[in-house]
Amino acid sequence: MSAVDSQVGDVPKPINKYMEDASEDFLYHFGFGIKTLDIEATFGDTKFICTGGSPSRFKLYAEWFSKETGLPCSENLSRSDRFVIYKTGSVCWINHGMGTPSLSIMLIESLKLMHHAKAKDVKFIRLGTSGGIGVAPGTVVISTAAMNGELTDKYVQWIAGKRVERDTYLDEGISEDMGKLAVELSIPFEKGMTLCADDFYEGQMRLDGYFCEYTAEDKFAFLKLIHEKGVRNIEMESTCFASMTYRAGVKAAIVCVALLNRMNGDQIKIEHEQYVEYEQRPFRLVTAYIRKQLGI
Ligand code: R2B
Ligand code: URA
Repeated sequence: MSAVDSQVGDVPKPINKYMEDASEDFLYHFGFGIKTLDIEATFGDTKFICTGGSPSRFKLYAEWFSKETGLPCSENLSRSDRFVIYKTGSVCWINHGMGTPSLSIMLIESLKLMHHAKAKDVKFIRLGTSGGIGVAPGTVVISTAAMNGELTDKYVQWIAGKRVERDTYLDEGISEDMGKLAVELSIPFEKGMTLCADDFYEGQMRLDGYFCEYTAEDKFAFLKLIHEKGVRNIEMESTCFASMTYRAGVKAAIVCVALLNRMNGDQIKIEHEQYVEYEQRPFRLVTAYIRKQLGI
């Protein structure tokens, strides 16, 4: 039985034996701990953790969700300047910064937060931006799987000087439901694999970085190769997200809008209004999904 089968429905079980009896646990990057906040009272009803890179976008998403549902939006509950945390009813909106190191900190502290809160059946959804591979700008890519820079489906960690590979998994039920909702809402979407790069420039074969030791032909050969393997977008967090949530036994999905089609260029130059419309698309889709799930 997979970790997900055995644990979904329970409070995520920490695999860390040292955490069981700890009398204090300070979530350093959220700026509060079990001694400074009644975590169960504040977060115990959480059913969804929605996350993505930018703090201001996640404040906006929380405000939009509040406006749409009539649920009040909390103040920023984070007491650190690293991440923001907003809560609208049973939905938390927490940004994770850029790249897997930042995301991993946010995910570990969110999982510990849900553990201390005794929250049950919490789903994690990443709403992000990405570079499309053969998809038109504005297309929402619903990830079916995550792929690392070596083009395998593992999340790689370095622990005690050793390379450790972790399995990745995204919930098929959620992506199926999201696909149906995207059709209903007329949101342009594609399902496909997501390549998780460790940087924005060379790791994504851009030609517009400060360094570039490959040719335009190399770039297009790489994009063609990953497209043939089923990749439809590139971002910088998917393997870590799909692995840590799986390991914790919580269901997870990744929904990212493509800001450009990398087959046509590397620079991201979008008018503000267009950008706002694009960033609304994953929000509209995820909001519709959450409202349906929660019956609100
Ligand atoms: C998408 O956009 C960011 C880089 O601009 C990064 O966090 C990502 O995954
Ligand atoms: N985020 C990325 O990581 N790459 C892009 O091309 C766009 C957004």
